[in-house]
Parts: sequence; C-alpha cells; structure tokens
Amino acid sequence: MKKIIAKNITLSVITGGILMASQIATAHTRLQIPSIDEGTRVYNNEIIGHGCRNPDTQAVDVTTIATVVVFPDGVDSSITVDGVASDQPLSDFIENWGSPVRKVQNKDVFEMEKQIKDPLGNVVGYWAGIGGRQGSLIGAVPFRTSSFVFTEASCAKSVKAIVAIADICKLTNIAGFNDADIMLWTPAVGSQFDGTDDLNGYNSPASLTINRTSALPEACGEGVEVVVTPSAVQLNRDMPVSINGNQIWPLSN
Ligand SMILES: [Cu+2]
Repeated sequence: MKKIIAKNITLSVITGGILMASQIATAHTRLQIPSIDEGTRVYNNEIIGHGCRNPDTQAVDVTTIATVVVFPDGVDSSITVDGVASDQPLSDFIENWGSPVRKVQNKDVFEMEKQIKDPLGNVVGYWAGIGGRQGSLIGAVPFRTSSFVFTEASCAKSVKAIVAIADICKLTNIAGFNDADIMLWTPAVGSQFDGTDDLNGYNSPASLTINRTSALPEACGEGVEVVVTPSAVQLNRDMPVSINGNQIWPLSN
C-alpha cells in the first residue's frame, strides 16, 4: 500500500512537472483581460508568462530586463472588416481612438517606465525596464485602456486591436534577435520587429477586443468584426527605446 502511494506520488510529481513545463512553453505574453466592453476604462495587466530561452537548459527562465508594448495608432494602421482588407479609417468604427492606453505607475517588476507617444501626442504604448521578471515567476505590468466609443452609424460589433510586444532579456541589435535574448510577440507586418519565423513568438501578437454595447443600426444585421493592426512604419517608429534622446534598444549595428 505504502509503495503504491509512493509510486502514485512520484507519478503525479512527474506528470505535474511535465504539465508545468508545457504550460510555461505556451504562456505567451498576453493581456490579462483580452476582451472588454465599449464605454468603460479597464484596468488591465500585461502578463509576461516566461523569460527568454536558456540555450543550455532550454528553459524559458532568462530574466526579462525590459518590455515594450505598442497599440495601433489608428492613423496609418491596417484594417480588416470580416477578414477583408478595408480602406476605411479607424474613425469609421471607433470615434475616439486617440490615446488608447495609459500606463499605471508601478515598480513591482520594472523600476523605470515611460509612455510612448505618437507624433500627434497620443499615448500608444509604454516601455518598462531595469529590474525585471525573473526565473519562473510571472510578471504583471499594469496599464489602463481608454473608454472606447463605437461610431454610431458603423456596423462594427467588435474591434480587435493587435498589440505588439517585445520582452527583452539582453540588449542586441536587430540582426541579433534570438530566443535567448528576446521574446517578440509582434504581428509580422514587415517591420524591423517582425523577428524571423524560427523565433518562439513569431507573428503571435497579443490583442485587445472591444465589444459593442450600443445598438447596431438596423440595416447592419448581425454586424461585422473589425481588426486593426499597427503598420510597419508605426512599429519601426514606436518600438525602439530611447532615454534622453539616446536609443538604447535595439542597439545600432
Ligand atoms: Cu510563450
């Protein structure tokens, strides 16, 4: 009897270990609340599920020393409507995109943080660094999204914003991106931050879906699903990290 119990415990420990390893391997960096309602500010967290890959052990436990999060600016972003590319501006669907996000001041994971502004002065994301997410710990980095309002005449029932994230473990140049030094969760839109398809998070970005709560115009029927993705131009402009005008990431060649 004792032997059987001991065996079962050993088995469950092993199974638990395997389960944990696979959960860590698939825990991409995502938003804690990936789906919100129209018309309400939501306090949320960027959840960094794991670090970079240790090339010796293959464990994804290398310290994440910085993170960069960029929402679409809604100016030159690309838009699809029910999966079909559209020329319509984002304002046809959301009337007040402006600054989609604000950082909630916090030093739990990173000691330094700064909001990223687009040329219009809108806050489109943030970076945070120094200190970092360590070992097998999960990092939660707080922010708040704005109260989005659907454009009354639009047929959009939801708008899904694709969010580009870089979790940095070592400062490298762009050519040096590899799983040991960075985890990229960016859309592959042709920016310098696409990464290559052998990287862990290739073309696997985070997202935030905004659901309409106001009435759809009758003529819309079921309504349409809109996806807004940051452009390559925006990511090239907004992802690099500068302190006092000096770019510290990515390193220049
Ligand atoms: Cu992952």
